[in-house]
Amino acid sequence: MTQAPPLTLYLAAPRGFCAGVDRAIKIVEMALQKWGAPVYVRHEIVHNKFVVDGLKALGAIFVEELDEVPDDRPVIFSAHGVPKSVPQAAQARQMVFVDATCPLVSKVHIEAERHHENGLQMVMIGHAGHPETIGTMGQLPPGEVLLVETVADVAHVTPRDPERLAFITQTTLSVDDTVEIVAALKARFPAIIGPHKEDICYATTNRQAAVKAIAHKIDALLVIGAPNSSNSRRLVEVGRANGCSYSQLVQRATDIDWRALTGIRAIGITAGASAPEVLVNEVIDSFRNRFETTVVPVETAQENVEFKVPRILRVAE
Ligand code: 0K2
Ligand code: SF4
Repeated sequence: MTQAPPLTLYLAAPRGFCAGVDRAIKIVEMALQKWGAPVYVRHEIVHNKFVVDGLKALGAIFVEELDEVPDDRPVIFSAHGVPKSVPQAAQARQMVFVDATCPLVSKVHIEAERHHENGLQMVMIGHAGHPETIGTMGQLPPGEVLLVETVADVAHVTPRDPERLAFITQTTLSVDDTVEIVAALKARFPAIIGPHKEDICYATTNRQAAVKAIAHKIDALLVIGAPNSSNSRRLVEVGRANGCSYSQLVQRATDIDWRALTGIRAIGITAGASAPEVLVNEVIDSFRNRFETTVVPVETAQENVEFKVPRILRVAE
């Protein structure tokens, strides 16, 4: 029998579930316990098929729009946030609803409202069509939030009054790309006001920093996460931008292209904020089956953030 080739597996930390994802999943589980099945969830609670399938098995029904939910069943709004019109419609139909929007996304919603009350128009740095961007822009009337996705977009922004402008961001952007977009906004609109840096959350920032710490040591990076997970896709880009040209998103071990990994000596593994640790372990085990694997954890920050579930789930009826 030929000996398995040696491999160093750098395991990035922090990785995987953040406090907002943890809370959102807990909200669905607790809602199912409290009200029984079915409980409806508007949009994937977090962008991960494994998580969604697990909750479906417990009796959750996932839909894209509130219209698809019957009046008499509870509905949960996903971690990414919803436009104001959604809870308003639920209220009008006297539905029981629980908002699983991450408190760090809600913080941006509040920031947007505050700027609006102060008479400022806003530029949002975010990805068009992403549910968080739709939700955040939907906190205000149409036209009050202008979207930019890239530095190039900044040149085309046409505000009502360039002197009365603020910016906000999606929470899961690339930290480095956003620095450049903010700089372009400040150069074009010197009076623009905004957060100290941007609104990218601690979890996004920490997972990107951990990838940067291993990117130069590895021949390949695998990011465990879903194709529709913005923060996971950003980790792939961070790997590439920091010198690891083979940087790939995999949903789980069966997605790994082993042929592309022939001859590697060092691999990096991380996971997006919506990817469960069980899938990380599955990937590590699949490397152990093929290589003489030494796992080297690389921890660049410790996280101890926790968010409470909404009160409606904490009190007995
Ligand atoms: O990264 P995304 O915003 O696409 O969302 P998920 O992959 O579901 O991760 C959780 C973050 C949700 C809100 O910030
Ligand atoms: Fe909240 Fe950040 Fe997690 Fe999104 S990635 S759910 S903003 S902690």
